[in-house]
Amino acid sequence: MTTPSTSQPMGYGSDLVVDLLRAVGVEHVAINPGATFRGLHDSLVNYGGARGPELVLTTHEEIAVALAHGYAKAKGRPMAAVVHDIVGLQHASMAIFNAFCDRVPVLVLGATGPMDTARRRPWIDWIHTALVQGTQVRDYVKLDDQPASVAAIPEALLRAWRLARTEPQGPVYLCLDAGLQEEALARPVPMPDVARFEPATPPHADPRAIDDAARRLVDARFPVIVVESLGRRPGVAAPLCRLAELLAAPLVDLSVEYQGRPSVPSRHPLDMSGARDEVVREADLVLALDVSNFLGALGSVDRSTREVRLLNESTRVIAISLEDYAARSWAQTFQSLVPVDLPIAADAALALPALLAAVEDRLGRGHDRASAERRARADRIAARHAALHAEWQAAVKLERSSAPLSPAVLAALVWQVIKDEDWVLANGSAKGWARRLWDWQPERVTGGSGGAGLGYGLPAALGVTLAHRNSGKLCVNLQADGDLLYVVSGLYTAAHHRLPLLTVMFNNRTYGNDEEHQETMAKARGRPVENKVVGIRIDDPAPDFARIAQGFGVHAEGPLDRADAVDAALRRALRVVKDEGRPALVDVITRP
Ligand SMILES: Cc1ncc(C[n+]2csc(CCOP(=O)(O)OP(=O)(O)O)c2C)c(N)n1
Repeated sequence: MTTPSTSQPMGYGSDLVVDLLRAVGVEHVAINPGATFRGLHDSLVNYGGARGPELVLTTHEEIAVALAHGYAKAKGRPMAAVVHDIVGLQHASMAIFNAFCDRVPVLVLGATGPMDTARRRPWIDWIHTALVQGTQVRDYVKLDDQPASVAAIPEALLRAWRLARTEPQGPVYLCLDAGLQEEALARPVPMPDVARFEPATPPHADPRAIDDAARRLVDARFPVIVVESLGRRPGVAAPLCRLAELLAAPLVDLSVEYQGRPSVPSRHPLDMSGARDEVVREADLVLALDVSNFLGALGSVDRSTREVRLLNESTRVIAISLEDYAARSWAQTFQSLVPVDLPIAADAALALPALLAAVEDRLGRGHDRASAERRARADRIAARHAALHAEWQAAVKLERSSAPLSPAVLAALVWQVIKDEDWVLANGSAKGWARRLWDWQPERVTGGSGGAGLGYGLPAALGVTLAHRNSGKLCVNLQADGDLLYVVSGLYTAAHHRLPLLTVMFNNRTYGNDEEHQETMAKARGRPVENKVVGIRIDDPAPDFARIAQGFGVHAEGPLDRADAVDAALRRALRVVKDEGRPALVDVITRP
Protein backbone atom coordinates (compact mmCIF):
# COMPACT_ATOMS: atom_id res chain seq x y z
CA MET A 1 0.00 0.00 0.00
CA THR A 2 1.33 3.46 -0.78
CA THR A 3 0.47 5.91 1.96
CA PRO A 4 0.54 9.59 1.11
CA SER A 5 2.64 11.77 3.37
CA THR A 6 0.82 14.82 4.58
CA SER A 7 1.18 17.80 6.82
CA GLN A 8 -2.40 19.07 6.75
CA PRO A 9 -3.67 20.98 9.79
CA MET A 10 -6.59 19.48 11.78
CA GLY A 11 -9.62 20.72 9.86
CA TYR A 12 -12.54 18.31 10.38
CA GLY A 13 -14.21 16.23 13.04
CA SER A 14 -12.73 13.05 11.58
CA ASP A 15 -9.20 14.55 11.66
CA LEU A 16 -9.70 14.78 15.41
CA VAL A 17 -10.59 11.06 15.51
CA VAL A 18 -7.35 10.24 13.71
CA ASP A 19 -5.33 12.32 16.19
CA LEU A 20 -7.05 10.56 19.08
CA LEU A 21 -6.32 7.12 17.60
CA ARG A 22 -2.68 8.06 17.20
CA ALA A 23 -2.54 9.53 20.70
CA VAL A 24 -3.81 6.34 22.37
CA GLY A 25 -1.44 4.22 20.28
CA VAL A 26 -3.67 2.60 17.65
CA GLU A 27 -1.25 1.53 14.92
CA HIS A 28 -3.67 -0.19 12.53
CA VAL A 29 -7.25 0.31 11.41
CA ALA A 30 -8.98 -2.47 9.49
CA ILE A 31 -11.72 -1.26 7.20
CA ASN A 32 -14.21 -2.23 4.59
CA PRO A 33 -15.25 1.04 2.98
CA GLY A 34 -18.63 2.75 3.31
CA ALA A 35 -20.07 6.20 2.73
CA THR A 36 -20.97 6.81 6.37
CA PHE A 37 -17.29 7.00 7.24
CA ARG A 38 -16.05 8.69 4.10
CA GLY A 39 -14.99 11.59 6.33
CA LEU A 40 -12.93 9.33 8.58
CA HIS A 41 -11.60 7.40 5.58
CA ASP A 42 -10.38 10.64 4.03
CA SER A 43 -8.79 11.69 7.32
CA LEU A 44 -7.00 8.35 7.70
CA VAL A 45 -5.61 8.59 4.18
CA ASN A 46 -4.99 12.31 3.73
CA TYR A 47 -4.61 13.64 7.27
CA GLY A 48 -3.03 10.71 9.15
CA GLY A 49 -1.25 9.45 6.04
CA ALA A 50 2.22 8.05 6.66
CA ARG A 51 2.06 9.09 10.32
CA GLY A 52 -0.58 6.38 10.79
CA PRO A 53 -2.58 4.59 11.83
CA GLU A 54 -2.04 2.23 8.87
CA LEU A 55 -5.15 1.19 6.95
CA VAL A 56 -5.72 -2.53 6.44
CA LEU A 57 -8.17 -3.25 3.63
CA THR A 58 -10.51 -6.17 4.22
CA THR A 59 -13.31 -7.43 2.01
CA HIS A 60 -15.89 -8.09 4.73
CA GLU A 61 -16.56 -6.45 8.10
CA GLU A 62 -16.42 -9.84 9.81
CA ILE A 63 -12.86 -10.12 8.52
CA ALA A 64 -11.99 -6.62 9.77
CA VAL A 65 -13.11 -7.35 13.33
CA ALA A 66 -11.73 -10.91 13.48
CA LEU A 67 -8.39 -9.57 12.24
CA ALA A 68 -8.42 -7.00 15.04
CA HIS A 69 -9.35 -9.80 17.48
CA GLY A 70 -6.31 -11.90 16.51
CA TYR A 71 -4.07 -8.83 16.51
CA ALA A 72 -5.04 -7.84 20.06
CA LYS A 73 -4.27 -11.31 21.39
CA ALA A 74 -0.87 -11.40 19.73
CA LYS A 75 0.10 -7.79 20.40
CA GLY A 76 -1.40 -7.40 23.88
CA ARG A 77 -2.90 -4.10 22.68
CA PRO A 78 -6.02 -3.42 20.61
CA MET A 79 -6.32 -2.04 17.10
CA ALA A 80 -9.42 -0.54 15.54
CA ALA A 81 -11.89 -1.83 12.97
CA VAL A 82 -14.14 0.67 11.18
CA VAL A 83 -17.45 -0.67 9.88
CA HIS A 84 -20.08 1.03 7.74
CA ASP A 85 -23.45 1.95 9.34
CA ILE A 86 -26.08 -0.71 10.08
CA VAL A 87 -25.12 -3.02 7.21
CA GLY A 88 -21.43 -3.12 8.06
CA LEU A 89 -22.26 -3.57 11.71
CA GLN A 90 -24.52 -6.51 10.91
CA HIS A 91 -21.68 -8.19 9.02
CA ALA A 92 -19.31 -7.42 11.87
CA SER A 93 -21.60 -8.73 14.59
CA MET A 94 -20.45 -12.38 14.49
CA ALA A 95 -16.83 -11.37 14.99
CA ILE A 96 -17.76 -8.91 17.74
CA PHE A 97 -19.52 -11.75 19.56
CA ASN A 98 -16.42 -13.95 19.28
CA ALA A 99 -14.23 -11.19 20.72
CA PHE A 100 -16.73 -10.65 23.52
CA CYS A 101 -16.71 -14.33 24.51
CA ASP A 102 -12.91 -14.39 24.25
CA ARG A 103 -12.67 -11.26 26.47
CA VAL A 104 -10.52 -9.55 23.86
CA PRO A 105 -10.46 -5.77 23.40
CA VAL A 106 -11.35 -4.47 19.95
CA LEU A 107 -12.17 -0.83 19.22
CA VAL A 108 -15.01 -1.07 16.73
CA LEU A 109 -15.70 2.30 15.17
CA GLY A 110 -18.96 2.67 13.31
CA ALA A 111 -20.71 5.44 11.53
CA THR A 112 -24.25 6.55 10.90
CA GLY A 113 -26.54 9.17 9.53
CA PRO A 114 -26.18 12.05 9.38
CA MET A 115 -28.56 12.02 12.36
CA ASP A 116 -29.69 15.48 11.26
CA THR A 117 -32.44 14.55 8.78
CA ALA A 118 -32.09 17.92 7.04
CA ARG A 119 -28.62 16.84 5.89
CA ARG A 120 -29.52 13.37 4.59
CA ARG A 121 -29.46 12.24 0.99
CA PRO A 122 -32.65 10.54 -0.17
CA TRP A 123 -33.00 6.75 0.29
CA ILE A 124 -29.64 5.38 1.43
CA ASP A 125 -28.98 7.81 4.29
CA TRP A 126 -32.49 7.03 5.56
CA ILE A 127 -32.67 3.27 5.23
CA HIS A 128 -29.20 2.79 6.70
CA THR A 129 -29.74 5.01 9.73
CA ALA A 130 -30.92 3.49 12.99
CA LEU A 131 -32.13 5.17 16.10
CA VAL A 132 -29.21 4.25 18.37
CA GLN A 133 -27.25 1.94 16.12
CA GLY A 134 -25.32 0.43 19.00
CA THR A 135 -28.41 -1.50 20.16
CA GLN A 136 -27.60 -3.99 17.41
CA VAL A 137 -24.54 -5.21 19.34
CA ARG A 138 -25.20 -3.81 22.82
CA ASP A 139 -25.59 -7.23 24.39
CA TYR A 140 -22.07 -8.28 23.50
CA VAL A 141 -19.94 -5.18 23.76
CA LYS A 142 -18.68 -3.65 26.99
CA LEU A 143 -19.89 -0.23 25.90
CA ASP A 144 -21.58 1.42 22.96
CA ASP A 145 -21.68 5.14 22.56
CA GLN A 146 -22.52 7.81 20.00
CA PRO A 147 -21.16 11.29 20.72
CA ALA A 148 -23.53 14.09 19.72
CA SER A 149 -20.94 16.79 19.01
CA VAL A 150 -17.32 17.01 17.88
CA ALA A 151 -16.42 18.34 21.32
CA ALA A 152 -17.82 15.14 22.87
CA ILE A 153 -15.70 12.80 20.71
CA PRO A 154 -12.49 12.80 22.83
CA GLU A 155 -14.28 11.80 26.03
CA ALA A 156 -16.32 9.11 24.26
CA LEU A 157 -13.26 7.63 22.58
CA LEU A 158 -11.11 7.69 25.71
CA ARG A 159 -13.86 6.02 27.75
CA ALA A 160 -14.34 3.31 25.12
CA TRP A 161 -10.58 2.76 24.83
CA ARG A 162 -10.22 2.51 28.59
CA LEU A 163 -13.17 0.17 29.15
CA ALA A 164 -12.14 -2.17 26.35
CA ARG A 165 -8.81 -2.73 28.12
CA THR A 166 -10.13 -2.89 31.68
CA GLU A 167 -10.35 -6.47 32.99
CA PRO A 168 -12.41 -8.41 32.08
CA GLN A 169 -11.60 -6.98 28.67
CA GLY A 170 -13.85 -6.93 25.61
CA PRO A 171 -14.91 -5.14 22.44
CA VAL A 172 -16.49 -1.67 22.46
CA TYR A 173 -18.51 0.08 19.77
CA LEU A 174 -18.31 3.80 19.09
CA CYS A 175 -20.63 5.20 16.46
CA LEU A 176 -19.55 8.41 14.72
CA ASP A 177 -22.23 10.52 13.08
CA ALA A 178 -21.26 11.17 9.45
CA GLY A 179 -22.21 14.82 9.94
CA LEU A 180 -19.78 15.19 12.86
CA GLN A 181 -16.98 13.51 10.92
CA GLU A 182 -17.46 15.98 8.07
CA GLU A 183 -17.95 19.04 10.27
CA ALA A 184 -15.37 21.75 9.51
CA LEU A 185 -13.63 22.91 12.68
CA ALA A 186 -13.24 26.61 13.36
CA ARG A 187 -10.03 25.75 15.26
CA PRO A 188 -8.14 22.58 16.24
CA VAL A 189 -9.61 20.73 19.23
CA PRO A 190 -7.05 20.41 22.07
CA MET A 191 -5.76 16.87 22.68
CA PRO A 192 -6.36 15.42 26.14
CA ASP A 193 -3.41 13.96 28.08
CA VAL A 194 -4.25 10.33 27.24
CA ALA A 195 -1.84 8.97 29.86
CA ARG A 196 -4.31 10.10 32.51
CA PHE A 197 -7.10 7.87 31.18
CA GLU A 198 -5.46 4.47 31.55
CA PRO A 199 -7.49 1.43 32.68
CA ALA A 200 -7.63 0.63 36.38
CA THR A 201 -5.11 -2.00 37.49
CA PRO A 202 -6.68 -5.47 37.64
CA PRO A 203 -7.91 -6.71 41.03
CA HIS A 204 -5.75 -8.86 43.30
CA ALA A 205 -7.28 -11.61 45.40
CA ASP A 206 -8.28 -11.20 49.03
CA PRO A 207 -5.15 -12.37 50.96
CA ARG A 208 -7.26 -14.32 53.49
CA ALA A 209 -8.94 -16.23 50.69
CA ILE A 210 -5.54 -17.00 49.15
CA ASP A 211 -4.31 -18.34 52.47
CA ASP A 212 -7.43 -20.49 52.81
CA ALA A 213 -6.93 -21.80 49.26
CA ALA A 214 -3.28 -22.65 50.01
CA ARG A 215 -4.30 -24.55 53.15
CA ARG A 216 -6.91 -26.58 51.28
CA LEU A 217 -4.50 -27.35 48.45
CA VAL A 218 -1.71 -28.50 50.74
CA ASP A 219 -4.12 -30.66 52.75
CA ALA A 220 -5.79 -32.21 49.71
CA ARG A 221 -5.39 -35.90 48.96
CA PHE A 222 -5.45 -35.44 45.15
CA PRO A 223 -5.64 -31.79 44.03
CA VAL A 224 -6.12 -31.06 40.33
CA ILE A 225 -5.53 -27.70 38.63
CA VAL A 226 -7.86 -26.84 35.76
CA VAL A 227 -7.33 -23.82 33.50
CA GLU A 228 -9.31 -22.50 30.55
CA SER A 229 -8.33 -18.92 29.69
CA LEU A 230 -5.52 -18.22 32.14
CA GLY A 231 -3.18 -17.78 29.17
CA ARG A 232 -4.85 -14.44 28.39
CA ARG A 233 -2.05 -12.93 30.42
CA PRO A 234 1.59 -13.45 29.46
CA GLY A 235 4.02 -15.22 31.78
CA VAL A 236 1.56 -17.49 33.58
CA ALA A 237 3.01 -20.84 32.51
CA ALA A 238 6.06 -20.72 34.82
CA PRO A 239 4.23 -20.01 38.13
CA LEU A 240 1.44 -22.39 37.12
CA CYS A 241 3.85 -25.27 36.52
CA ARG A 242 5.73 -24.47 39.73
CA LEU A 243 2.48 -24.60 41.71
CA ALA A 244 1.56 -27.93 40.14
CA GLU A 245 5.05 -29.30 40.93
CA LEU A 246 4.86 -28.24 44.58
CA LEU A 247 1.46 -29.85 44.99
CA ALA A 248 2.10 -32.81 42.66
CA ALA A 249 -1.17 -31.78 41.07
CA PRO A 250 -2.15 -32.81 37.53
CA LEU A 251 -2.71 -29.90 35.17
CA VAL A 252 -5.72 -29.87 32.87
CA ASP A 253 -5.85 -27.19 30.17
CA LEU A 254 -9.32 -26.91 28.60
CA SER A 255 -8.31 -24.21 26.17
CA VAL A 256 -8.10 -26.34 23.03
CA GLU A 257 -11.45 -28.04 23.53
CA TYR A 258 -13.30 -24.88 24.54
CA GLN A 259 -11.40 -22.24 22.58
CA GLY A 260 -9.80 -20.59 25.58
CA ARG A 261 -6.23 -19.36 25.94
CA PRO A 262 -3.50 -21.95 26.53
CA SER A 263 -1.35 -21.83 29.65
CA VAL A 264 0.02 -25.38 30.13
CA PRO A 265 3.03 -26.64 28.14
CA SER A 266 2.02 -30.00 26.66
CA ARG A 267 5.34 -31.65 27.51
CA HIS A 268 5.21 -30.85 31.20
CA PRO A 269 5.12 -34.23 33.00
CA LEU A 270 2.11 -33.15 35.07
CA ASP A 271 0.08 -32.21 31.99
CA MET A 272 -2.96 -34.45 32.08
CA SER A 273 -5.12 -32.50 29.63
CA GLY A 274 -5.46 -35.68 27.61
CA ALA A 275 -6.89 -37.57 30.58
CA ARG A 276 -9.17 -35.01 32.19
CA ASP A 277 -11.87 -37.53 33.09
CA GLU A 278 -9.41 -39.78 34.92
CA VAL A 279 -7.87 -37.11 37.12
CA VAL A 280 -11.07 -35.17 37.84
CA ARG A 281 -12.77 -38.42 38.86
CA GLU A 282 -9.97 -38.99 41.37
CA ALA A 283 -9.78 -35.38 42.62
CA ASP A 284 -10.89 -34.39 46.10
CA LEU A 285 -10.11 -30.75 45.29
CA VAL A 286 -10.05 -28.82 42.00
CA LEU A 287 -8.40 -25.43 41.65
CA ALA A 288 -10.09 -23.71 38.68
CA LEU A 289 -8.13 -20.76 37.30
CA ASP A 290 -9.92 -18.54 34.82
CA VAL A 291 -12.53 -21.18 34.06
CA SER A 292 -16.05 -20.31 32.88
CA ASN A 293 -17.04 -23.72 31.56
CA PHE A 294 -17.31 -25.57 34.88
CA LEU A 295 -19.30 -28.46 33.46
CA GLY A 296 -16.68 -28.88 30.76
CA ALA A 297 -14.09 -28.95 33.53
CA LEU A 298 -15.81 -31.17 36.06
CA GLY A 299 -18.48 -33.05 34.15
CA SER A 300 -19.05 -35.37 31.24
CA VAL A 301 -21.72 -35.60 28.57
CA ASP A 302 -23.27 -38.83 27.39
CA ARG A 303 -23.20 -38.30 23.62
CA SER A 304 -26.34 -40.27 22.83
CA THR A 305 -28.57 -39.33 25.79
CA ARG A 306 -26.99 -35.85 26.17
CA GLU A 307 -27.12 -36.34 29.90
CA VAL A 308 -24.56 -34.16 31.70
CA ARG A 309 -23.23 -35.11 35.10
CA LEU A 310 -20.35 -34.30 37.41
CA LEU A 311 -17.54 -36.84 37.24
CA ASN A 312 -17.15 -36.82 41.01
CA GLU A 313 -19.95 -35.41 43.21
CA SER A 314 -17.71 -35.10 46.25
CA THR A 315 -14.94 -33.00 44.64
CA ARG A 316 -14.53 -29.59 46.30
CA VAL A 317 -13.81 -26.57 44.13
CA ILE A 318 -11.74 -23.39 44.50
CA ALA A 319 -12.34 -20.95 41.63
CA ILE A 320 -10.37 -17.79 40.84
CA SER A 321 -11.60 -15.57 38.03
CA LEU A 322 -13.32 -12.32 37.10
CA GLU A 323 -16.06 -14.16 35.22
CA ASP A 324 -18.86 -12.92 37.46
CA TYR A 325 -17.92 -9.36 36.48
CA ALA A 326 -18.41 -10.23 32.81
CA ALA A 327 -21.90 -11.73 33.13
CA ARG A 328 -24.56 -10.42 30.71
CA SER A 329 -28.13 -11.55 30.25
CA TRP A 330 -28.61 -12.00 26.51
CA ALA A 331 -26.39 -14.94 25.50
CA GLN A 332 -25.80 -17.20 28.48
CA THR A 333 -22.04 -17.06 28.21
CA PHE A 334 -21.81 -17.44 31.99
CA GLN A 335 -22.71 -21.13 31.46
CA SER A 336 -23.81 -23.72 34.00
CA LEU A 337 -23.98 -22.87 37.71
CA VAL A 338 -21.80 -25.46 39.46
CA PRO A 339 -21.20 -25.45 43.24
CA VAL A 340 -17.94 -23.69 44.19
CA ASP A 341 -16.65 -24.00 47.76
CA LEU A 342 -14.17 -21.14 47.70
CA PRO A 343 -14.98 -18.53 45.01
CA ILE A 344 -12.34 -15.80 44.68
CA ALA A 345 -12.97 -12.76 42.48
CA ALA A 346 -9.57 -11.74 41.15
CA ASP A 347 -7.42 -11.63 38.10
CA ALA A 348 -6.22 -15.24 38.18
CA ALA A 349 -2.85 -14.31 36.67
CA LEU A 350 -2.23 -11.94 39.58
CA ALA A 351 -3.58 -14.36 42.18
CA LEU A 352 -1.36 -17.18 40.94
CA PRO A 353 2.01 -15.86 42.27
CA ALA A 354 0.34 -14.97 45.57
CA LEU A 355 -1.09 -18.48 45.84
CA LEU A 356 2.25 -19.99 44.90
CA ALA A 357 3.98 -18.00 47.66
CA ALA A 358 1.34 -19.05 50.21
CA VAL A 359 1.71 -22.73 49.26
CA GLU A 360 5.53 -22.48 49.37
CA ASP A 361 5.25 -20.88 52.78
CA ARG A 362 3.00 -23.63 54.15
CA LEU A 363 5.14 -26.42 52.79
CA GLY A 364 8.26 -24.72 54.17
CA ARG A 365 6.73 -24.27 57.61
CA GLY A 366 6.74 -27.99 58.27
CA HIS A 367 3.08 -28.45 57.38
CA ASP A 368 4.23 -30.83 54.74
CA ARG A 369 3.65 -34.19 56.35
CA ALA A 370 2.96 -35.77 53.02
CA SER A 371 5.98 -35.03 50.86
CA ALA A 372 6.73 -38.70 50.14
CA GLU A 373 3.12 -39.23 49.16
CA ARG A 374 3.36 -36.22 46.90
CA ARG A 375 6.53 -37.48 45.22
CA ALA A 376 4.92 -40.83 44.55
CA ARG A 377 1.87 -39.10 43.08
CA ALA A 378 4.02 -36.95 40.79
CA ASP A 379 5.82 -40.09 39.54
CA ARG A 380 2.52 -41.85 38.90
CA ILE A 381 1.17 -38.86 36.94
CA ALA A 382 4.39 -38.49 34.95
CA ALA A 383 4.22 -42.18 33.97
CA ARG A 384 0.63 -41.77 32.76
CA HIS A 385 1.64 -38.59 30.90
CA ALA A 386 4.44 -40.47 29.14
CA ALA A 387 2.11 -43.35 28.27
CA LEU A 388 -0.41 -40.97 26.70
CA HIS A 389 2.29 -39.36 24.56
CA ALA A 390 3.57 -42.77 23.48
CA GLU A 391 0.02 -43.75 22.44
CA TRP A 392 -0.32 -40.58 20.35
CA GLN A 393 3.02 -41.09 18.64
CA ALA A 394 2.08 -44.71 17.90
CA ALA A 395 -1.23 -43.58 16.38
CA VAL A 396 0.62 -41.29 13.98
CA LYS A 397 3.11 -43.99 13.00
CA LEU A 398 0.31 -46.42 12.25
CA GLU A 399 -1.57 -43.98 10.00
CA ARG A 400 1.36 -42.26 8.30
CA SER A 401 1.04 -43.99 4.93
CA SER A 402 -2.76 -43.78 4.66
CA ALA A 403 -4.39 -41.45 2.14
CA PRO A 404 -6.15 -39.13 2.67
CA LEU A 405 -4.16 -38.17 5.75
CA SER A 406 -5.58 -38.11 9.26
CA PRO A 407 -5.47 -34.75 11.09
CA ALA A 408 -2.90 -36.36 13.43
CA VAL A 409 -0.51 -37.26 10.60
CA LEU A 410 -0.87 -33.84 9.01
CA ALA A 411 -0.21 -32.14 12.35
CA ALA A 412 2.95 -34.27 12.67
CA LEU A 413 4.07 -33.34 9.15
CA VAL A 414 3.61 -29.63 9.83
CA TRP A 415 5.59 -29.97 13.06
CA GLN A 416 8.54 -31.52 11.24
CA VAL A 417 8.67 -28.48 8.97
CA ILE A 418 8.26 -25.74 11.58
CA LYS A 419 9.83 -27.16 14.74
CA ASP A 420 13.17 -25.41 14.31
CA GLU A 421 11.54 -22.08 13.43
CA ASP A 422 10.48 -19.34 15.85
CA TRP A 423 6.89 -20.44 15.30
CA VAL A 424 3.56 -18.98 16.40
CA LEU A 425 0.34 -20.94 16.03
CA ALA A 426 -1.99 -18.20 14.83
CA ASN A 427 -5.09 -20.38 14.50
CA GLY A 428 -6.28 -23.97 14.77
CA SER A 429 -5.17 -27.05 16.63
CA ALA A 430 -5.72 -29.89 14.13
CA LYS A 431 -8.46 -31.27 16.36
CA GLY A 432 -6.09 -31.12 19.33
CA TRP A 433 -3.31 -33.04 17.58
CA ALA A 434 -0.99 -30.03 17.47
CA ARG A 435 -1.11 -29.94 21.26
CA ARG A 436 -0.58 -33.68 21.57
CA LEU A 437 2.31 -33.92 19.10
CA TRP A 438 4.08 -30.57 19.13
CA ASP A 439 6.23 -29.05 21.83
CA TRP A 440 3.20 -26.88 22.61
CA GLN A 441 4.37 -23.80 24.44
CA PRO A 442 1.42 -21.66 25.49
CA GLU A 443 3.09 -18.35 24.73
CA ARG A 444 3.38 -19.44 21.09
CA VAL A 445 -0.32 -20.30 20.74
CA THR A 446 -2.97 -17.66 20.18
CA GLY A 447 -6.06 -19.71 21.05
CA GLY A 448 -9.46 -20.04 19.42
CA SER A 449 -12.40 -17.80 18.62
CA GLY A 450 -13.88 -17.83 22.10
CA GLY A 451 -17.42 -17.67 20.77
CA ALA A 452 -17.32 -20.70 18.44
CA GLY A 453 -18.63 -18.57 15.60
CA LEU A 454 -17.15 -19.82 12.34
CA GLY A 455 -15.37 -17.41 10.02
CA TYR A 456 -12.70 -16.68 12.60
CA GLY A 457 -9.60 -18.65 11.60
CA LEU A 458 -8.02 -16.96 8.59
CA PRO A 459 -8.79 -13.33 9.53
CA ALA A 460 -7.67 -13.80 13.13
CA ALA A 461 -4.48 -15.47 11.89
CA LEU A 462 -3.89 -12.45 9.64
CA GLY A 463 -4.24 -10.19 12.68
CA VAL A 464 -1.68 -12.31 14.53
CA THR A 465 0.64 -12.09 11.52
CA LEU A 466 0.19 -8.31 11.37
CA ALA A 467 1.07 -8.08 15.07
CA HIS A 468 4.26 -10.12 14.51
CA ARG A 469 5.21 -8.53 11.19
CA ASN A 470 8.99 -7.97 10.91
CA SER A 471 9.64 -9.92 14.14
CA GLY A 472 11.13 -12.96 12.40
CA LYS A 473 8.38 -15.19 13.80
CA LEU A 474 6.76 -17.77 11.55
CA CYS A 475 2.95 -17.53 11.84
CA VAL A 476 1.09 -20.75 11.08
CA ASN A 477 -2.62 -21.26 10.46
CA LEU A 478 -4.08 -24.78 10.71
CA GLN A 479 -7.21 -24.04 8.71
CA ALA A 480 -10.46 -26.05 8.45
CA ASP A 481 -12.25 -25.79 5.10
CA GLY A 482 -15.75 -25.00 6.39
CA ASP A 483 -14.47 -22.18 8.58
CA LEU A 484 -12.45 -20.70 5.71
CA LEU A 485 -15.38 -20.65 3.29
CA TYR A 486 -17.17 -18.00 5.39
CA VAL A 487 -14.27 -15.58 4.97
CA VAL A 488 -12.22 -16.93 2.07
CA SER A 489 -11.75 -13.44 0.63
CA GLY A 490 -9.47 -12.73 3.59
CA LEU A 491 -6.85 -14.21 1.25
CA TYR A 492 -7.00 -10.92 -0.63
CA THR A 493 -6.00 -9.02 2.52
CA ALA A 494 -3.17 -11.53 3.06
CA ALA A 495 -1.81 -10.97 -0.44
CA HIS A 496 -2.50 -7.22 -0.66
CA HIS A 497 -0.75 -6.44 2.64
CA ARG A 498 2.00 -9.07 2.10
CA LEU A 499 1.18 -10.79 5.39
CA PRO A 500 3.57 -13.77 5.58
CA LEU A 501 1.19 -16.38 6.96
CA LEU A 502 1.63 -20.11 6.30
CA THR A 503 -1.83 -21.64 5.96
CA VAL A 504 -2.21 -25.41 5.95
CA MET A 505 -5.65 -26.58 4.93
CA PHE A 506 -7.11 -29.46 6.93
CA ASN A 507 -9.56 -29.99 4.12
CA ASN A 508 -11.91 -32.83 4.98
CA ARG A 509 -14.40 -31.56 2.39
CA THR A 510 -17.16 -31.51 4.96
CA TYR A 511 -18.59 -29.74 7.99
CA GLY A 512 -17.05 -32.54 10.04
CA ASN A 513 -18.48 -31.53 13.37
CA ASP A 514 -22.01 -31.63 11.96
CA GLU A 515 -21.42 -34.94 10.27
CA GLU A 516 -20.78 -36.35 13.74
CA HIS A 517 -24.01 -34.80 15.02
CA GLN A 518 -26.06 -36.26 12.15
CA GLU A 519 -24.51 -39.67 12.75
CA THR A 520 -25.46 -39.53 16.44
CA MET A 521 -28.97 -38.44 15.50
CA ALA A 522 -29.39 -41.23 12.95
CA LYS A 523 -28.17 -43.87 15.40
CA ALA A 524 -30.40 -42.60 18.20
CA ARG A 525 -33.43 -42.65 15.88
CA GLY A 526 -32.58 -45.88 14.05
CA ARG A 527 -32.30 -44.05 10.73
CA PRO A 528 -29.78 -44.60 7.89
CA VAL A 529 -26.34 -43.50 9.10
CA GLU A 530 -25.08 -43.12 5.51
CA ASN A 531 -27.39 -40.10 5.10
CA LYS A 532 -25.29 -38.13 7.58
CA VAL A 533 -23.42 -36.53 4.66
CA VAL A 534 -26.50 -34.96 3.05
CA GLY A 535 -26.45 -31.18 3.39
CA ILE A 536 -23.02 -31.46 5.04
CA ARG A 537 -20.32 -32.59 2.60
CA ILE A 538 -18.53 -29.91 0.56
CA ASP A 539 -17.37 -32.15 -2.28
CA ASP A 540 -19.64 -31.82 -5.30
CA PRO A 541 -17.79 -30.04 -6.72
CA ALA A 542 -14.90 -29.95 -4.24
CA PRO A 543 -13.62 -26.38 -3.90
CA ASP A 544 -10.06 -26.13 -5.19
CA PHE A 545 -8.50 -24.03 -2.46
CA ALA A 546 -5.11 -23.77 -4.17
CA ARG A 547 -6.69 -22.22 -7.26
CA ILE A 548 -8.90 -19.99 -5.13
CA ALA A 549 -5.85 -18.77 -3.20
CA GLN A 550 -3.86 -18.27 -6.41
CA GLY A 551 -6.75 -16.18 -7.72
CA PHE A 552 -6.28 -13.85 -4.76
CA GLY A 553 -2.52 -13.65 -5.39
CA VAL A 554 -1.42 -16.12 -2.72
CA HIS A 555 1.25 -18.80 -3.37
CA ALA A 556 -0.62 -22.09 -3.17
CA GLU A 557 -0.30 -25.81 -3.86
CA GLY A 558 -2.76 -28.68 -3.69
CA PRO A 559 -4.95 -30.57 -3.31
CA LEU A 560 -2.48 -33.10 -1.88
CA ASP A 561 -3.19 -36.31 -0.04
CA ARG A 562 0.12 -38.12 0.46
CA ALA A 563 2.64 -37.48 3.20
CA ASP A 564 5.73 -37.11 0.99
CA ALA A 565 4.02 -34.66 -1.38
CA VAL A 566 2.71 -32.65 1.57
CA ASP A 567 6.14 -32.46 3.18
CA ALA A 568 7.73 -31.11 -0.01
CA ALA A 569 4.94 -28.58 -0.59
CA LEU A 570 5.14 -27.35 3.00
CA ARG A 571 8.88 -26.78 2.65
CA ARG A 572 8.36 -24.78 -0.58
CA ALA A 573 5.60 -22.75 1.09
CA LEU A 574 7.87 -22.05 4.06
CA ARG A 575 10.45 -20.56 1.70
CA VAL A 576 7.84 -18.25 0.14
CA VAL A 577 6.72 -17.08 3.57
CA LYS A 578 10.21 -16.62 4.99
CA ASP A 579 12.23 -15.48 1.99
CA GLU A 580 9.63 -13.51 0.06
CA GLY A 581 7.52 -12.31 3.01
CA ARG A 582 4.34 -13.43 1.23
CA PRO A 583 1.43 -15.63 2.33
CA ALA A 584 1.28 -19.25 1.22
CA LEU A 585 -1.35 -21.96 1.38
CA VAL A 586 -1.03 -25.72 1.11
CA ASP A 587 -4.32 -27.53 0.57
CA VAL A 588 -4.22 -30.99 2.12
CA ILE A 589 -7.10 -33.42 1.93
CA THR A 590 -7.77 -34.97 5.32
CA ARG A 591 -10.00 -37.82 6.38
CA PRO A 592 -13.55 -36.74 7.23
C1 LIG B 1 -21.26 -19.00 12.15
C2 LIG B 1 -21.46 -20.44 12.46
N1 LIG B 1 -22.29 -21.18 11.68
C3 LIG B 1 -22.47 -22.49 11.93
C4 LIG B 1 -21.86 -23.09 13.00
C5 LIG B 1 -22.13 -24.56 13.33
N2 LIG B 1 -20.93 -25.39 13.15
C6 LIG B 1 -20.15 -25.72 14.19
S1 LIG B 1 -18.86 -26.66 13.74
C7 LIG B 1 -19.36 -26.67 12.13
C8 LIG B 1 -18.58 -27.42 11.09
C9 LIG B 1 -17.23 -26.83 10.89
O1 LIG B 1 -16.62 -27.38 9.72
P1 LIG B 1 -15.10 -27.11 9.44
O2 LIG B 1 -14.78 -25.69 9.78
O3 LIG B 1 -14.78 -27.57 8.09
O4 LIG B 1 -14.36 -28.00 10.52
P2 LIG B 1 -14.46 -29.59 10.74
O5 LIG B 1 -15.51 -29.82 11.77
O6 LIG B 1 -14.76 -30.22 9.43
O7 LIG B 1 -13.10 -29.93 11.23
C10 LIG B 1 -20.50 -25.90 11.96
C11 LIG B 1 -21.15 -25.67 10.66
C12 LIG B 1 -21.04 -22.27 13.81
N3 LIG B 1 -20.41 -22.74 14.89
N4 LIG B 1 -20.83 -20.98 13.50
